[in-house]
Amino acid sequence: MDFSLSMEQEILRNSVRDFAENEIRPVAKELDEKETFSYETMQKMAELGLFGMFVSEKYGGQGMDYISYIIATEEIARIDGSHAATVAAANSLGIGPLYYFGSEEQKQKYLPKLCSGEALWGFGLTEPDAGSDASNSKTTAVSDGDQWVINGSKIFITNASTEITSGVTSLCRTGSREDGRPELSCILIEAGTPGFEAREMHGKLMWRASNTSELYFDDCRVPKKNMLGPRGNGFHQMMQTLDGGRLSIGAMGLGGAQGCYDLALKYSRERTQFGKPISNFQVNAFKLADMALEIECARLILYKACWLRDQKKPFSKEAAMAKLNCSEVMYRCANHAVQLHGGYGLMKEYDVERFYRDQKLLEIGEGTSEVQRIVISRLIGAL
Ligand code: COS
Repeated sequence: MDFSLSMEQEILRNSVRDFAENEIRPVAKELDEKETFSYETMQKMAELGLFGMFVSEKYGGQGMDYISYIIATEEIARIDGSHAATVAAANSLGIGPLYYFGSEEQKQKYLPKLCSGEALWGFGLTEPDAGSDASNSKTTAVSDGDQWVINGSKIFITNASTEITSGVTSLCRTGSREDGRPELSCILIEAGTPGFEAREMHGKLMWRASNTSELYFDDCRVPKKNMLGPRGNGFHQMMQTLDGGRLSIGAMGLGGAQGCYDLALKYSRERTQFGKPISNFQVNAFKLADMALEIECARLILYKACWLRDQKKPFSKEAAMAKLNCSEVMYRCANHAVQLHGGYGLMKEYDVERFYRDQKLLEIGEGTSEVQRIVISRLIGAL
């Protein structure tokens, strides 16, 4: 058994950590406050090679393993959830389905610009009435000659209404299966197609500097060749994509927890009350010890799940476990971090306030904690 990372992975971690400290930390607070997506940092993240990380170089990707992508996401999340969300959604959900299931023509057409960060792509699964019950998708795609005519809407879609978004993958009902259940297929819809509108959503508690949208399809016509993979495979494709996506949400939980811990340890050693640093009170030292322990355990399970994926072994159960655990570890770490900062932790001036808000998404997005428990329960044969 070897727990060490390769030299390339260590170099990647250090360079992304330096980048996040120097380029993201100085702007994160203001972007969060203004609820603004930054094209400037997006461009810098692209220059660093944070898009298309696990995609073959043939399509303009970095050709790295999945664990490298997860380490990079973790390091961005250590500083800011919004920027990590942009990276994670772009790689796992935007690029992922096109890379895994796209035809050669679709990959050649879309991937190079997504991998260079010139363009972003959305993942249209969630609908107003289909959240956890994701297969209850109401958006329809009706065949008409050599086109699909799409009607319906999607909600809470990341990266789907930026100026550089070039399209979305949308789950649509394309008919009925023999067993009477809806036939669900994924269709690629390019930005600018008549009848397709993406509206930016505002007023979020968290990830305020990432882009979130509602999508509307009103007799939106796309060519038949825009189907992703075989007709009727849409739900499987989305679920498989989410297995990988859940690892990146795990990375956001792990990185966020690490960020909370780093800030809390530093502050607790500097802050003096009753004549000594507050870290010297056992009640506080134990909080920090618990955080260190939980982060260590969370990292092990997340990296193990990534290792399974890189080895092409089944990893759905471990991905659900890692996502569930890392997001709940961050919940406890953010709570401790704010508590250790006392009154200052309640102020926007201190980063822990943002971490505390950003954490909540991790227990909801890409499958709630309850859904992860369903997935695990089924995969261990309990449900
Ligand atoms: N990979 C590939 N296929 C999968 C899969 C996976 N990980 N998980 C399930 N499937 C397939 C099943 O094999 C089944 O196939 P058939 O219909 O051909 O038999 C199909 O998908 C339906 O599976 P299941 O019956 O388990 O679906 P349920 O409706 O019971 O839903 C949950 C299962 C709740 C786990 C699923 O709907 C889910 O993950 N919901 C949350 C969605 C989510 O994460 N949304 C967040 C989006 S933010 S990007």
